[in-house]
Amino acid sequence: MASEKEAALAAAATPSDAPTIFDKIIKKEIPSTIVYEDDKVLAFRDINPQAPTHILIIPKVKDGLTGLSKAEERHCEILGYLLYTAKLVAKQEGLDDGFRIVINDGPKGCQSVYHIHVHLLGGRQMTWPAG
Ligand code: D5M
Repeated sequence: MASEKEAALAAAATPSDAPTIFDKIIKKEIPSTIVYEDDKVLAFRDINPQAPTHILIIPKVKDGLTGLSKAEERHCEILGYLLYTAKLVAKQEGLDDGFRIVINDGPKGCQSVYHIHVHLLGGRQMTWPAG
């Protein structure tokens, strides 16, 4: 499998508002392990986990929000809801001693899928600084 950096560089070469693999996950066209779903968001296990618990939380409607750097004022509600959902899922996963939230943005942020997503990582001791 390509490294995260290679995947990010490859993704950056494609039109950033194009449909992504996450659209197929939302439409249940490809399998995923969904851990939470409501009318606004979907949370599912990352296919390439970087921690014992590694879940992605995404909006069901992208609305131009390919990444955090594209956020407009109209996105404030969904951005807050993504973080609130991360907290709900962390509780559901039993991450009572702490967890980490990550939003990668753009090639230098190692973003590889251009549909905004919050990474929820937990189940091990995190280190700092992040790589
Ligand atoms: O994170 C994108 C993440 O998306 C990366 O950690 C792998 C994950 N991914 C890619 N395809 C899938 C499928 N099909 N299921 C579950 N997880 C997936 P980024 O921050 O953009 O690098």
